[in-house]
Amino acid sequence: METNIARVAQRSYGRGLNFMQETSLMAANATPFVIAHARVATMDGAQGASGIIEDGAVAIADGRILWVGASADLPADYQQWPREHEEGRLLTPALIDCHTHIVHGGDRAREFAMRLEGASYEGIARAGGGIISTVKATRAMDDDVLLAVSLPRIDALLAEGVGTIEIKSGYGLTVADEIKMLRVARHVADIRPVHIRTTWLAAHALPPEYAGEADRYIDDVCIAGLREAHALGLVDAVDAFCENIGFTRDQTQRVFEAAHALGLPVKLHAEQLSDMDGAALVAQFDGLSADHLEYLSDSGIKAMAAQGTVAVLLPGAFYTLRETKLPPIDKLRAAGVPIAVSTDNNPGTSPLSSLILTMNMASTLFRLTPDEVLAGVTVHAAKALGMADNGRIALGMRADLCLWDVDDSAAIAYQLGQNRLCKRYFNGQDLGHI
Ligand code: DI6
Ligand code: FE
Repeated sequence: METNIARVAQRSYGRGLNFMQETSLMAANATPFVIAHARVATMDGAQGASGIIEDGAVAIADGRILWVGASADLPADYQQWPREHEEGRLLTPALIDCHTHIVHGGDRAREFAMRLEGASYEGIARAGGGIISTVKATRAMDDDVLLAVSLPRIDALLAEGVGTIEIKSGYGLTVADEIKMLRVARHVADIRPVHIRTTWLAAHALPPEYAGEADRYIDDVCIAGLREAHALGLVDAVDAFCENIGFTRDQTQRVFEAAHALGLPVKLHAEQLSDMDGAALVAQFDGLSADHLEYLSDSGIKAMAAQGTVAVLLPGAFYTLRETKLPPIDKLRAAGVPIAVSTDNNPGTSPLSSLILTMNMASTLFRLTPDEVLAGVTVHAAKALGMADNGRIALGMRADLCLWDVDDSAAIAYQLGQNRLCKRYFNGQDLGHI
């Protein structure tokens, strides 16, 4: 087992070095340039519409977008800049995976097999398996090993054009181990071309040492640890698992109050397995997003619409749990709630390291249109992370872009197992052909 971990570590670090050279190269060379004759999906249309510019051009300098419009209208100032002719390929913002638990130890293949034999996810969790088994594996790893076992999953996302990943804690469940998870998550951005947003999710599961004392766990670990992690500068947002196998609405509210006192935004795993009225709670705290939402009520939708809370849909968990109750998508649409789509990468309910496959699932399982799905992994995912300068191709935005060898955005996720990405740009640097 240990040799196995060492081998994974070796392999991942080997690849890490290549990326490190790439990133230092990026920092050294910031020549302005123009991408021309692309089909530009600005994602700047009304309500997340793709806002396509046929034969469009984008001027980029210092990691930002300086100009976007029709190639024929390229201002004289940019005419002399190096120009990439893209022959009508589709240019989109880099993809954003706005809900993951991608830093974790171990796997749950055995549990997968048990579920195939009829065991339920809740039953396994109540019997001490599930999340807690991942907690044991994650606690046992130091920073280096935890990073090494997480990198292959992260690299799989990057290879599909992901430029921003949200990573949650939640498998440490002690102050030190939760902080370790976020420290490792943040370190990913030092060795890979990706923006990382970290989320404090100590209120994910009750560790056995606090059995029967959930309120004390909330105080000692979720709240005290949050203050400590925040003081270390490791927290971008705060989340909780508000569920009958997780934490109550009152406990969630106490965590949210502590987050607000620190000026941190909140989000919530809400209405995944039952209706706990969590979406309304997160909306009440002016939260960024409510995530999962299979059991979302009409009043929850109303509260989210009123506050502009993003609905983050996670079809990988729906699929893995063989859920049959769909999130109320038509009602979310009708209420004008922005919809994001994410992998929920985690070892139990969504062992899924492909955002492109997730996009396909969002269409096939949830019947989102290809335009809605593209908005879900760009502009709306950025909103779910509170990132105002990400997820669109517009003046002043970060120049994180993807070039796809497709005529139609529907073709990005239509063929299962195909990756039509042909180029990535990160912080205004061309990372080259894939
Ligand atoms: N909801 C989920 O689907 C994951 N966490 C959560 O709050 C499951 C996490 C796991 O089973 O390890
Ligand atoms: Fe999750």
